[in-house]
Amino acid sequence: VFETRKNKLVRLLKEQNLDSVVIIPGPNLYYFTGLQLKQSERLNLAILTKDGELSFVVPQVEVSKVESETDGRIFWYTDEQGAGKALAECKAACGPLGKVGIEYGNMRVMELKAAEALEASATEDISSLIDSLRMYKDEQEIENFRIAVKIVEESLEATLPYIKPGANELDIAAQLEYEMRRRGSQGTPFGTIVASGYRGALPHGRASNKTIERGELVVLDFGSIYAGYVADITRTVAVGEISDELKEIYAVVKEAQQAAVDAIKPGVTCHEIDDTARKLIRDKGYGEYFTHRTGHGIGLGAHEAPYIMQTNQLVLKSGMSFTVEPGIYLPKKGGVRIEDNIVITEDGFINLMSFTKDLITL
Ligand SMILES: [Mn+2]
Repeated sequence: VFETRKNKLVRLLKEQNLDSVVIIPGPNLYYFTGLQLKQSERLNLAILTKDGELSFVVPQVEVSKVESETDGRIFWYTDEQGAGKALAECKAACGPLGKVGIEYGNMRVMELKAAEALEASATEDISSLIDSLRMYKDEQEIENFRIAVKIVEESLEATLPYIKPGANELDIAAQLEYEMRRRGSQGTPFGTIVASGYRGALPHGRASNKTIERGELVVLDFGSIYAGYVADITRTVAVGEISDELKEIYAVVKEAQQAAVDAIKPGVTCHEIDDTARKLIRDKGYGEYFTHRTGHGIGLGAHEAPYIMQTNQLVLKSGMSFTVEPGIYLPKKGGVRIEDNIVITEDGFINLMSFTKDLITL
C-alpha cells in the first residue's frame, strides 16, 4: 500500500513539473512510507525524487527504525556531528533537489534551510496535492476508523458514572484517556476537552481544575488513535436538572446536527452540509452563537480536508471521512456541541458513531 501511494505521489510530481518532494515527520510521512517519526529538535527529512528514489536524512538514533520500515537510502548523523555531515553526503549522492514540493503549513525554518542546503532551486506548496490523495480512504483505513470510534464510544460510556457534582474536569479527562488507553488507543490526537458550565461556552475549553456543579452542561470532546487513524467524538451531558434555556440550545444543536447528517450524500458540497446546520441554528435565533465550521476531515490527522464550511464547494465523494459537529455557545451560561464521524460511500454514507444523541442527565 505504501508503494502504491508513493507511486501516485511520483506521478503527481511529474504532472506538476516538480523534481522532488521533501517530507517531514508527521501524517504525510506515515502515509507514504509507514514510518512514524516525530518532528523534534533533531533534523529528520524524507526526500522523494521524480525517479521514485527515496532517501532519508535522520539522526543515528532513528536508523534502525527507518531500516526496518522502508528500503530508502539513509544518510545519518550523530548528535555530536549534527545534520550538516549527512546533508552533505545526501547532496553528493542524490544531486541537487531542483524544484521541490514542500508542506508550507508544517515545515519549520530549520527543515527549509536543510532543503536549501540540498540545492532546492525553488519551492512549491504540495499540501493540497497530498490532501487530494489522503482524502479518499480505502477499506483498511475505514476499518481502522471503526476501531478508533469503538474505543471513544466505549470509553465515554465507561466514564459517565464519574461525571457528577464535585468531580473536577481534569479527573474526567484523565478517566477518558485511561479508558481509551486500556482499549488500545495510541494516544490522544488533541488535548481532551471537558468543559463544564460557563467553560462550555469556550469551544476549545480544555479540561481545567474547575469543579463540575449541579445544573451544568458538560461538553466532552476527545479523540483516540488506532493504527494512526483518529476518531473524534463530542457529546454534551447534563449534571442534574438544567435551565430551560440550556435545554433549548441542546434541542436546537441536536436537530441541526441531525439535519446536517441527513443532508449527506455523494454529490453534495461541503458548503451545503454546513449551510443545513447553520440555517437551522440561525432560524432558531442562535446564529451568532455558532462560531465555527460544521466539521473537518479526519484521518491520520485530527483536522484535514475536506473542511465542512461555508464557501467550500468541494463535492463529497466516496471514501471521504469527516466530522459533523455544530454547536451553540452562550457566554457565561454554557455550550452544547454534538459530533459524529462520517464516511461517504458510493450510494450514501456510514455514520461510524452510534452513541445516543438524546440528552443524558447524570
Ligand atoms: Mn472535531
